This record gives sequence, structure tokens and C-alpha cells, in this order.
Amino acid sequence: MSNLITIERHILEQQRLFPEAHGELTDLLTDVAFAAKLVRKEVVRAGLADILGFTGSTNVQGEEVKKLDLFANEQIISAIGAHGRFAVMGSEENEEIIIPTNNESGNYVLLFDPLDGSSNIDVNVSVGTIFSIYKLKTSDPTKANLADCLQPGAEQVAAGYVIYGSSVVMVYTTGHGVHGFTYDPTIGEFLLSHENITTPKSGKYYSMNEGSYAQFNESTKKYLDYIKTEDKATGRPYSTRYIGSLVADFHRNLLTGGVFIYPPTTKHQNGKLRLMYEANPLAFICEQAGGRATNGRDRILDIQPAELHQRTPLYIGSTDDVIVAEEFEQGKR
Ligand code: AHM
Ligand code: MG
Repeated sequence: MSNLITIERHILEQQRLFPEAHGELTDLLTDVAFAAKLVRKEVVRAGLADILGFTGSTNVQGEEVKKLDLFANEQIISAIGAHGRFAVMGSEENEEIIIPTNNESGNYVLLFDPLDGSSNIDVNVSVGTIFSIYKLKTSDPTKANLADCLQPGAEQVAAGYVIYGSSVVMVYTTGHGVHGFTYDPTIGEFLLSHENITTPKSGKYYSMNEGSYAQFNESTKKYLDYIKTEDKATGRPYSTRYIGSLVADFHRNLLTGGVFIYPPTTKHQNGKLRLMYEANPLAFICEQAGGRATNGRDRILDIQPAELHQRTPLYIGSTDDVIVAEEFEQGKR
């Protein structure tokens, strides 16, 4: 019991190791961990909506029962926005940027996906929250605007995700390694469980929605044929693992090795996933863990965003596996 390290203590200790890390960042991450606890509290009661009232209806107390993703969005905005540390926020659930009411002293930007993979909630499958933090560019926080949010992922000062699965795990990076914490519900704390996560150079899993095969381009189809062909030397065939919750698919591959691909399709020509809320934070974490993240050609973190809700194809995971997938995408194989 002597070696228990809470997420708050870990963030503080990291800050001491890296004097350039600003004290404010500790508060920001502590806020995010707090918001995650609020979301977790509802996610674990998800099935009870049937008893307490269907979503979209009113419950026994006469209150409106919100869809869980909208509930998570509101919880995060109110829990984090109230502390005045962020001058501007952007959420996958909000069309426009969000300006917290007391943003006068906020020096940071928060972009987040409150509950990713929410179609999986009703069937007890893992979902997650993803977040990304940038420094404000505008010098006056009260003038924070969209341009502050449209920074390339390489400018992130911190990023992370929370996975609500068989246990709840929060993973974060501030650019000094990747660290994971498992939630202990008996004491209400995230405790260090995965220090300095590194991802294997190659793995044995590929994660793609093969149901979209007919919508893939020829290069993607060729890659799929390759990854399923037997070849002892390269460890093929790889096994398919696809949950359909990005955080869960990413987290598994991060720990075990493998590649996650959401390629361009005829339905989603720029891919389905969002650059600012999904690709950038996970790319930052993946690179910090020794992995690779691209859109099939360019490094995700170098993409200059043009829109808040911009989409991107995503090739992410073990470096060697991502490179092979890119070679197919670029017609080199
Ligand atoms: P969402 O933000 O509407 O939940 O969509 C994102 C999710 C990701 O979690 C997941 O990787 C992807 O959509 C799955 O898409 P598909 O069903 O097309 O495979
Ligand atoms: Mg999402």
C-alpha cells in the first residue's frame, strides 16, 4: 500500500522533473481527471436508464433524461469551464467553439470528444473520453477565438483519454512519456498502473471496419489481402480486432502492438475520424509511446487544421505496421 501514486501526485512529480512544465498544466489535468470521474459515475449506470427513465424522456423525478454523450459533454464543460483555466474550448458535440464564462485568466485551449464510441453504450461495450490541450495564442484570454483552436497537433502541451471499460483507465502525456492510471472506485482515485507505456515496434493485430470493404479504394483492399495472407517471416496473417470504439481499439493496440486504420472510403472520403478531437491527441500519445500516426502520407501532428470538425484518414499504432500500411496506401506495394 506504500507505493500508491495518484494521478494528481504523478502530474506534480512530473512537473518537478521538468521545470519548464508550467504549474498550471497540473491544475488542468487534475480538472480533466475530476471531469472523468463525473462521466464515469454516469457511464457505469448506463443500463439503469431503462429503469430510471429512457433517454429523451423524463425520469421519475420529472427531470429530462439526457443521452449519455450529451450528458458527458455538459459535465465536462461545466466542471472544467468553471475553473477559469481555459480561455476557449471545443467539443465534438458543439458546432461552435465554447467560451467559458470566466475565461479572463485562462491561458489554455481544451479540445475534447466527451464520449467517443457512444453507439456502444447500450450494449455494455467500452467507450471513452479524449482530450487535447494547447497554449492560447492570443495574448488577451477574453479575445480567445477559433484560431487558438486551429493549431497543428505538434503544438499540444498535453493530451490523453479515459477508457470506461472493464475498469476505468486514464492515460496522459505532457510530452514526457505516456502514463496510465486505473480508477479505484473504493477510494475514488486514479492510481498509477502503467508507467512509461511503450508500444511494440510491430504487433499481431490489425483493426479496421472490414464491413466497409466495398467502399475502400484498391490500395486499401490490397493491403487487407496482404495482411491476411500467410507468411511466417512477417508473422502474417494478423488477427482482426475491432471494437468500433476508437479509444478501446487504440488502447489495446498501444499495449499489445498492432495497427488501427480508418482509411478514406467512398462514404467518408476524408476518413471518418476527427483531426482535432480524435486523431491529434491519440497521435501525440502514440508517438510518445514510440509509435507512429499518419493520414497514410503525412504525419498527423504536422497537419495544419482548417476547420474545427475536420476529418482525416488515420493510420496509427506500431511503427513498422503503420509504415507497411502507408506503403500500400501510397501505391509502393
Ligand atoms: P462517434 O464520435 O460518433 O462515436 O464516432 C467515432 C467512432 C470511433 O470511436 C470508431 O473508431 C469509429 O467511429 C467507428 O466507425 P465505424 O462504425 O464506421 O467503423
Ligand atoms: Mg468521436
